[in-house]
Amino acid sequence: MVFVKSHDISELTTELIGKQVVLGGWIEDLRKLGKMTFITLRDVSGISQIIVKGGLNDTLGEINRQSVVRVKGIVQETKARDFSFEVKAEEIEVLAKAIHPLPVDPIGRLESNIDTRLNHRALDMRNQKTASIFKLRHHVLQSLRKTLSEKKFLEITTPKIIGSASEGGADLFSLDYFGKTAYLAQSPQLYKEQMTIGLERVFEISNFYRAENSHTGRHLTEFTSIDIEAAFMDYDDVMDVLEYLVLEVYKFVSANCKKEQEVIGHAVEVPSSPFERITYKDCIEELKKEGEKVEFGDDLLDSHLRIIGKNHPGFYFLIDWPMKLKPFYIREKDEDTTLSRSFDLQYGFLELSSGGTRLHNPEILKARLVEQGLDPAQFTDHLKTFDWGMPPHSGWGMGLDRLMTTLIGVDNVREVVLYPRDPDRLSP
Ligand code: AMO
Repeated sequence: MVFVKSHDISELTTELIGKQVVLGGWIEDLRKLGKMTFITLRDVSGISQIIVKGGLNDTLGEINRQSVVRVKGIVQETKARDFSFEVKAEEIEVLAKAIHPLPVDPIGRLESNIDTRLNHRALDMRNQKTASIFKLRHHVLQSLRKTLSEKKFLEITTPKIIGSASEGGADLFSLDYFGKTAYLAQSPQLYKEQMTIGLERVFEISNFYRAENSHTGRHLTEFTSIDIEAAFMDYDDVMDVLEYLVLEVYKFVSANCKKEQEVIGHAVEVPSSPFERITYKDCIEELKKEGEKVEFGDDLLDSHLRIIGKNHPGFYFLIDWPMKLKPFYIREKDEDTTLSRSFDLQYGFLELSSGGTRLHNPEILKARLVEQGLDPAQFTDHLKTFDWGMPPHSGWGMGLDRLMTTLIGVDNVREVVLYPRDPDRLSP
């Protein structure tokens, strides 16, 4: 094929000096000096200098930066500071032209605001900082899958088009499904619980949907969730899994993404462990001491979490929430039934994950649904699985996009999501 290349730029080595290679990429910079043209060629792996001499320049013609070229040439040593090698072109072919000016500067010399970048996201991916964020995200996903598999969790994929709500009625997107109403799944909650009856330990990494009209740096209408569910585990067991997983991700990225960290300008530091475990009750006391008017049973507002987050920077668990603040599937504590076997994993003020021990007795589960104003008839398919030998089980869900913001030190999830969806953004 005429457009196939022999090497990525990062694969050029001293052994290749004097040998012919075929490179392909984008013209990042281009300088004409008399009969010579110096091209900085970029591909996904790096940059190389290309020297184009004499008549070959005619092949190039009038060409804009960011056009795509394929170069056949000989690898040689270079005196130029920014490059390890250069390639003396023998053939050069323009495969696709780029317009000038482009809507955003892919080199990042002229900074564009996030909305402009998101409107031209594919081009933004040629900006090395943005590309590094998504290379890092790839490594995060790799690490999550590796660690959970080692912990004997099986990866599953649950449906995203569903017939009834998984997390209660609020924040559901509905759609017409051949004359019936269907919904977009808010979480894999019910399915992952059901899977414990045969697979014991499962995980899923998928997108889920919330019709939340929130305009913050941490809410999207489509977000990626990492979910686990495990039979024969209590909430502190799955908290241990979560803490281990977060630490492994930090270690993996810190060790394997050195170049990306440098380009992003943020060093990934492995957090100290164990993560502090603060009870909801202690949290209320702490807030009262700070002069907040808050009582046991109140949900923690963003302003409260900002205070707690300031006092406890980094990762910590908030545990043992009141039952009335938790979803219908969460189980109570034996010694105090007003409290639940539940937790949130926080990073400062930011909620990263929530989870807990689940109710596995169908009668109690039905009663809880009614207590929370939900109709058990809507959960028939789910409830019947509880009559087939449902083991005690626990799990959690963690927002991948939020976890990513902690790793790269930004406060807007839109930076780490390819094409974010929020109430104001449905395209591109
Ligand atoms: P919860 O609703 O707390 O729990 O969600 C779990 C985690 O998912 C992330 N998240 C979001 N991220 C971005 N935008 C959103 N709109 C958004 N909503 C949630 C957060 C949050 O902590 N089924 C339970 C989990 C479980 O108990 O297993 C659940 O969905 O990081």
